[in-house]
Amino acid sequence: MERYYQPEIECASREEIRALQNERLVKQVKHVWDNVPYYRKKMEEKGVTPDDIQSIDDLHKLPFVTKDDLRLAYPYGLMGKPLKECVRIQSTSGTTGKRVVAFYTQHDIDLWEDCCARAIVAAGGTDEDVCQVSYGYGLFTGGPGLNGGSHKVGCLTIPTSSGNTERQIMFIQDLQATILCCTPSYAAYIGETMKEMGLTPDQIPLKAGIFGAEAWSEEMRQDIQNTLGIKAYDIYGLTELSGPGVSFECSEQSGMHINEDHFIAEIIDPNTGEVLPEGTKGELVFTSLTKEAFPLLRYRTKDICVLSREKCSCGRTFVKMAKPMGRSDDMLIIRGVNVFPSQIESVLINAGYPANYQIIVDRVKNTDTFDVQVEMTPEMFTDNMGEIKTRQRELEAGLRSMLGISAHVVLVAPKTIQRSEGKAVRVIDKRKI
Ligand code: DLL
Repeated sequence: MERYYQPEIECASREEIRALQNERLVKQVKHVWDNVPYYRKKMEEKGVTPDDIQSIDDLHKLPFVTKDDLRLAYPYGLMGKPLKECVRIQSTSGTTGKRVVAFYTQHDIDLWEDCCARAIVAAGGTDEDVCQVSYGYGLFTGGPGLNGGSHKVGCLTIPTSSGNTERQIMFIQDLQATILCCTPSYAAYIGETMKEMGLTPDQIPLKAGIFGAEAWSEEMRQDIQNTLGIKAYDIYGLTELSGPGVSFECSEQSGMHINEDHFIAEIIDPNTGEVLPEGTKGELVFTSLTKEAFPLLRYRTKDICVLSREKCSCGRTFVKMAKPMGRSDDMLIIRGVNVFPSQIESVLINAGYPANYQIIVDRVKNTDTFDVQVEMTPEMFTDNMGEIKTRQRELEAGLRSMLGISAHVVLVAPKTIQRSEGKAVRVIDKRKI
């Protein structure tokens, strides 16, 4: 039987959710107008005042907030509460040099942890469970968010953070962890290490995993489920909006329910900014309805996905978002063709390879080169060059049919590609001068 953390809202009627969103949006716009001069100026430039926003039908009138705004307003320019009322900051890893610092009041933390608790309960978690949180702790939101959610559910929480993989496995076994929270690439690495230690899925007490923070394919889900003998649930979120738990998967495992009492989702055309009809693929934009310290209206995530309001068998009524294919800024344009690493991952796993790969793009004489290094499993590993060449050609054909352009595949020995304990880095783009 499906269980919920806050059934009164998770299963509310669409009319109730809409009424709540209308009410909260009006209040939130007023809060931002009164307290965030940076955004108020943007509204004034667009000729909008809080009076123009009476319901979510008026949302499109508001200006967007982008990563550039966050950079310009860094660090305090988008705050909606005095620092004195804030109790925490979290921050993104800043891999692209654009560090985001988000602020939280105690109320913000409470609501964020509720969202994570919803995700844990949707994955079958109860106060009987032992929840191992192997996301990084610290500035990254993964560890603190799931840790808080796990406490709220009443699970026995093991805050291992990421790293030290053999110790992770020791705790899973010795403390009988039933739920594992980490990035999908780290889950795959933990699974691989267990296998090497001679452990089979039935010797591992885990029953569910809550994996997110990076794009991962359906094929990778199957792979992790088989290796660990669990059900693997997706979870999505971003630091700008709190962290994990903006949306989460239920027993149907077919997309993530967005916590619509806290966030309104829109899909826009990334080029024109125009709002697209439901069911169309585009860039996700979120408006936070309840955040006090760092309230973002119409924040452009750069994540590409689709929303669906089809009735879900789990009983939740929140809109669902499909797995994001990746960020629009992770999308590679190679010889004019759009390529997402997750598409490459699907081809590799379908062909029996592990999700250990690296994409190297360069430009030689004005033409893009596109190399994919793929690790062989120990079973495939051979020094028979003919066999390796045949395998490489097979993969190249698979990639060409998925992507529409040709890649050069290089098979490498097992364990050559660096494993990830957090977000995996799949792409080396040498074209940027
Ligand atoms: O990754 C928050 C998080 C932690 C989510 C733990 C889930 C679990 P950031 O570091 O700010 O926050 O990165 C946010 O990661 O815009 C997406 O591009 C990507 N992302 C997050 N979850 C998923 C997911 C955390 N389930 C950025 N699938 C987002 C695909 C995801 N991409």
